[in-house]
Amino acid sequence: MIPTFAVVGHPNKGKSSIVATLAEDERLAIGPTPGTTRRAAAHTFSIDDQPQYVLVDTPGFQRARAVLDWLLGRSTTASARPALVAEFVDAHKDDPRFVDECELLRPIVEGAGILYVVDGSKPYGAEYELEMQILQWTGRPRMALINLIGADDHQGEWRQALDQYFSLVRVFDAVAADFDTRVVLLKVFGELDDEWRAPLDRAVAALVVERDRRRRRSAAEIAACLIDSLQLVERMSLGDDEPMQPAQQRMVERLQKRLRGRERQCREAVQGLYRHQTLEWQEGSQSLLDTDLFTHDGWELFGLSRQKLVVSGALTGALAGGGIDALLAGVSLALGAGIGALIGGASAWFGSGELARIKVLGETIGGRIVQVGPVKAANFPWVLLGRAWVHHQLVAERNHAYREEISLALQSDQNLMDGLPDEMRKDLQKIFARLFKSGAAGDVRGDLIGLIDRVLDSPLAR
Ligand SMILES: Nc1nc2c(ncn2[C@@H]2O[C@H](COP(=O)(O)OP(=O)(O)OP(=O)(O)O)[C@@H](O)[C@H]2O)c(=O)[nH]1
Ligand SMILES: [Mg+2]
Repeated sequence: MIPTFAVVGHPNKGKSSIVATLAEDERLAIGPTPGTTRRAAAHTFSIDDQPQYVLVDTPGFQRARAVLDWLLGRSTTASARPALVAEFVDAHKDDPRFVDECELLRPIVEGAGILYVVDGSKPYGAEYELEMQILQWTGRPRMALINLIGADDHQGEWRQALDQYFSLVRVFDAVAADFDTRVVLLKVFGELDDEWRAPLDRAVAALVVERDRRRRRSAAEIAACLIDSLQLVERMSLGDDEPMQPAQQRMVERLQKRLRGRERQCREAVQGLYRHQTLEWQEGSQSLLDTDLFTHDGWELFGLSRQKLVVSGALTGALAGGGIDALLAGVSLALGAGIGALIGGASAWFGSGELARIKVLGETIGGRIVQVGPVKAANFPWVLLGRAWVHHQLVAERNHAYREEISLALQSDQNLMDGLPDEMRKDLQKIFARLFKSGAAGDVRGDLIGLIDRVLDSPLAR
């Protein structure tokens, strides 16, 4: 049997938030006004179409006093109480006064375990006692979760009360809980009933495997994006008397657009792996992840510093071509304005000049075929990888109950990729060097995925 838990409690205490987190459901309705959830709804958490556990989101108690009065009015032996609760649900299924109570008690009567959610930042009150008594009467295995919605802390008084009605009481911050907290909680659920222990242990094991697999798949997406981005070109045919300059401008713009699109596609794929398809990215200047791929900030923050570019050998070709003085002057080195490459000067990246130099591929009768790209800037793959790393981290850690837009603050003077261990950076640089020489993508793809997987698994120094 799949472990099934009804998440119940007072209105507006974070029940749906807990379901969203544990079932990884970013679409589940969560809201600041009581009564957001009107109907009980089962949410199954599956891995590879294999159901692991079920959480039933429910509306909050509305008439606990009346329910308890009804039950007490038919006072009976302790052993008969669960049947009496079932009788209540049956007797009131068409009674508009008890819609919410019937919705929330039905899954319990049908065999679900109970997760009773309270807000530990609000004082304890006698009204909760009625709810706890009703739940006690169901006789089902039950556990209390203290969610902390506000800043105050009333956990002490809550625990004293909850301990009397629940065999297990735990704090669980629905919106902030990370992967490890979630795993711990699932293990605790296993203690509620012997029958659930084994399936929940299996669920935890599957979750851990799934986390590694998602990271690996993300690495594969990012590797594919890097390889594609380093190969993208724009071509067109020009008439003999057509000037190069405007054509070049158009092609550069088209190339930029495709590079941005490719990055966006990669992000969407990664978000999909983590079940965060609808994630909104904060627009505006504060959000550095939204910093465009072709702006100054993007290069400065997400890539390698000039020193590291030189140390890692990324700039040897450039040094040979242009001489060190020229390269150390200004931003052009930070951009790795690869000498011997097709790309133009640093100004290109700031929108004022050319992105990539135009190259005549061949003459035709009355015209020429011209090409812009691929981008050969030494820092380009580093910038792409740095941005993908930050994005992955935010998405992988993100809780499905947290509905704010994503934004990120990096320290502005930092070159993100400088934080990688030297040896990892050297290995990456070797691969990037091969990718810059076109045609090698197939040979290095596997190694690149492995390396990116290690980058994604590394702590990100923000
Ligand atoms: N800061 C913070 N806010 C939370 C937390 N849990 C829930 N909230 C917020 O509290 C409000 C209610 O959350 P829901 O999950 O909709 O609560 P509910 O118990 O399902 O509410 P009803 O369906 O109306 O009974 C929402 O605005 C949540 O964003 C938490 O752990 N921390
Ligand atoms: Mg709800």
